[in-house]
Amino acid sequence: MTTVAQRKKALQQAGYNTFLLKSEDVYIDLLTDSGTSAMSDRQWAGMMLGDEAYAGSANFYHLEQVVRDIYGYKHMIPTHQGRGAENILSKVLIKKGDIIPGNMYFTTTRLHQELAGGRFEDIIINEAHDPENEFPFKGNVNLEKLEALIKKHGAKKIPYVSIATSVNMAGGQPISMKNLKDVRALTNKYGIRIIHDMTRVAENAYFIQQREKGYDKKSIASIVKEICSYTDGATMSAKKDALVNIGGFLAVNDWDVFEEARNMVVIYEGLHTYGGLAGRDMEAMAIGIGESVNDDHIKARIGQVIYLGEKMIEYEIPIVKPIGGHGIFVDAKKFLPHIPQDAFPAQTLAAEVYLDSGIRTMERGIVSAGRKANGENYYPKLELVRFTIPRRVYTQAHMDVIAESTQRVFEKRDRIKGMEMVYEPKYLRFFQAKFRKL
Ligand code: P61
Repeated sequence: MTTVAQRKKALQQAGYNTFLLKSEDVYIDLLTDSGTSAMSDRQWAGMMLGDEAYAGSANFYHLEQVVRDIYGYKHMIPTHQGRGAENILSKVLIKKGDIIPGNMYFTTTRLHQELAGGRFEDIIINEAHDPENEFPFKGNVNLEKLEALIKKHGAKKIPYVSIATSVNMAGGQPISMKNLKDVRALTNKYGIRIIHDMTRVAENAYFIQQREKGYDKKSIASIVKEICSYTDGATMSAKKDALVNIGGFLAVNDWDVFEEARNMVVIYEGLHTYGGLAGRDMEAMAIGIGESVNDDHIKARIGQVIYLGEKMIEYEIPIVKPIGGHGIFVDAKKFLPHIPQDAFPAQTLAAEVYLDSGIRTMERGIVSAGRKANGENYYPKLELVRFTIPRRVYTQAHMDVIAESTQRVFEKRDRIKGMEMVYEPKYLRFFQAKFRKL
């Protein structure tokens, strides 16, 4: 617990960027659900089984088997985390001038596509860009948009379609099985791969189970496996669904792609049987993947997120609807309508929530969107503050404290002023940018 005066000072020192706050100055940490979940007793026991051989660790073979059994992908290369896999995949598959269609951008994913010479094109349905639209599958692809892109550029210019489950930047919104199958049929017609960002695939599976016809009796495990079966490979940040503090992988079915990626991993991550991880990390990941598809776990995890979202709705706080899988996304444009997007409403709101109670959240708006290759700012339609819930960490009482703090800030919203950016790093600026109050 800190005082308002302490938090004011901490915020100033952090340049009003919650990424630059010290953890010890934070009371409830909703910055991210990445690497912040609690490992289980079984995972900790697995840590003691680390086989720290440089080559051919037993934990690697365990992880490889789990990826085959649970997800169905044939070949797996461990990486230190998700972006390590994105780097290798982008370098292997993307050529200069290529187009990568995807169901909404993600910061690191798009940057690696661009650094490899490609250009990202958004093909998500329009509903995803509207916080109030309650369509149940806002992660869906607009098939006409996708086909128009293929016709315009030609299939040769499209190395793969990038499909995320539980679309992060849209608010943790799911793609439906039906839509994914349609994307598979369309890409098959043109001979284009689908690469799956499977970071939160189990959470997506839960929404399919709850909302899609024919899936209410199916297990999360079987839905997850079916999702993966419509894709040709995947990048995984195991720090989310898979309940580890560090880890990730690249998985592919195609031997040629695997061979090239396996060669590349030794340049950037480490030997192909550890990919920048300790043996014990791979063991914890293998066990965590198994836990992530447990029906009771997922129900409790998303149930807690929904509990917080419903509290926020009760307090009339504008949030993205339907409530997503990994957090509550507050609509900063609606919360602070008097602050123009250039004065960073979401960045401002995240700072105000921290000042009120020591709760740390994250900006997901214009700062996160960054700049285009020509230097112009992206102006995303969504200007959000993400209240991300780590798994197996907080209690329902914490959720009450979070909603009450947000309500207090909501009551004084008219008096809140925007900010200007005083330091802007070149890549992924949101991590390290600094601001000043206007
Ligand atoms: C997060 F502010 N996510 O949500 P890595 N794909 C997807 C992710 O959610 C993801 C990665 C790939 C984070 C951490 C983070 O702009 C940010 O293991 C759907 O983090 O390398 C990560 O996986 C990358 C926070 C990343 C950010 C980028 O909090």
